[in-house]
Amino acid sequence: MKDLTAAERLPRTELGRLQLGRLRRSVASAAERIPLHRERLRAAGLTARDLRSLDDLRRLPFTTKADFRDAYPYGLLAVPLDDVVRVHASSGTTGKPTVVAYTRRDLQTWSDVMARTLMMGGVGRSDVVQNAYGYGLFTGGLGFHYGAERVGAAVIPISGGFTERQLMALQDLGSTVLCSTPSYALYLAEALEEAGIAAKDLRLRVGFFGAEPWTEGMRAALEERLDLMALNIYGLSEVIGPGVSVECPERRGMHVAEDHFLPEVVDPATLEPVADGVPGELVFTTLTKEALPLIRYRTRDITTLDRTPCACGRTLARIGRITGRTDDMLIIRGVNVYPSQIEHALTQVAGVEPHYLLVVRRDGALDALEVRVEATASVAAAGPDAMRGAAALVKRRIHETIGLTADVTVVPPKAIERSAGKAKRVEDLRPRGGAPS
Ligand code: DLL
Repeated sequence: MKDLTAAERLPRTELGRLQLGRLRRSVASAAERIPLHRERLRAAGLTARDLRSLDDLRRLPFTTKADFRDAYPYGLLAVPLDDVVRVHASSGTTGKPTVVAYTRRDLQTWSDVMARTLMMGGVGRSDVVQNAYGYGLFTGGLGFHYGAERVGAAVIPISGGFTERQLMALQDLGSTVLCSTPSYALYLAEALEEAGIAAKDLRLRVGFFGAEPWTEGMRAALEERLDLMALNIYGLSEVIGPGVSVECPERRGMHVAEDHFLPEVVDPATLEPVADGVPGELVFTTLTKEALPLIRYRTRDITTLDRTPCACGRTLARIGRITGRTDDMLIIRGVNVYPSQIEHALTQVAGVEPHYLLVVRRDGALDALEVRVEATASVAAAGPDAMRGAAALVKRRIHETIGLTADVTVVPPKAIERSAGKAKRVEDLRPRGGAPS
């Protein structure tokens, strides 16, 4: 375990040397094995040998989510499928998901960075980890699972939902660590209160909350109502999943696993790096990934970078809370949703037109999605039953596409306000950043 954490305390010059060596190797291998990177580097007139210092990173071309779509499903892989041992996926911008893959060594790296993540909260052999992130294509469940096993904790792979069972585990199985989205944690806190269970009678000590934006107000609420220390954890499937960065108990930003993932913050308009502390778009270059090496991947998340020393002794840079996105992605109940995905689903249903409005609300602790969509003239003419029938089809299609149950209303033709410019597709009525109301 000591080896695992040594990299967290390397003097920054030493870390820089390690990063540069790994960067050169990773870029060389991506150029050799992945046509997209080979062509982009050739167009930029660059090879891995031109990377003489970490400053040269800014000369490399960017990669975006659209590249995943164009290379769907496996076109960005640097290894043959024979060497892939796991596949996960996250939301794409239309009907197809963003597919990511791991070699055996990638899974090892992922377990290591997740073990480190959990150790930030002091998690070890004597802990019981209630892992309420979703298991499946989402990286949250299995990411935490393997990290928790790696530190020798007892994992309860309970996944999300089934509140009664979550309360049973919290009470009877002695969970000391809770891993979930912050909104689900708040929902559990409310459920505990309703069941008359006092948080101080549970053994919970620390929570790892992430996968969606949240605020300091939410942290205060969770810490008080669940009687634990709430740590913010950030990650994204394309880079590895959770394990990219997490807060230490100082809670002044999330330490990035910089020996594996090289962060930059750029001005989203000019794409030039900004000074530390200035908000901009977070960009990652992977340094050790085998199956899916990424060069300057634009996360679309807005944050700041801080390379000043941390009181915890770790030398790894920290990112601030994610304060927004540079695209229109919504996170609803921890699920990433692009309005274009819903539009795509609507175009698959006869009987409705792609004139629609998405309304997102906070219903207690949880998010609720309402979709209003216009009926075709013939469905509207056929009457209310036909409109309700179309709504049921839309609801099913949306559930198949994004895995969320939406409240669907089919409205008469022309009922959705038209705009002369950009259509307004989304009304997000949630309190900003997920603070409890
Ligand atoms: O959400 C991985 C993850 C799982 C992170 C569990 C933390 C805990 P994706 O589904 O690919 O991966 O979604 C990635 O979620 O680009 C952010 O917009 C958002 N996000 C993730 N963590 C945070 C956070 C996982 N702590 C996208 N604060 C990212 C704000 C977050 N937004």
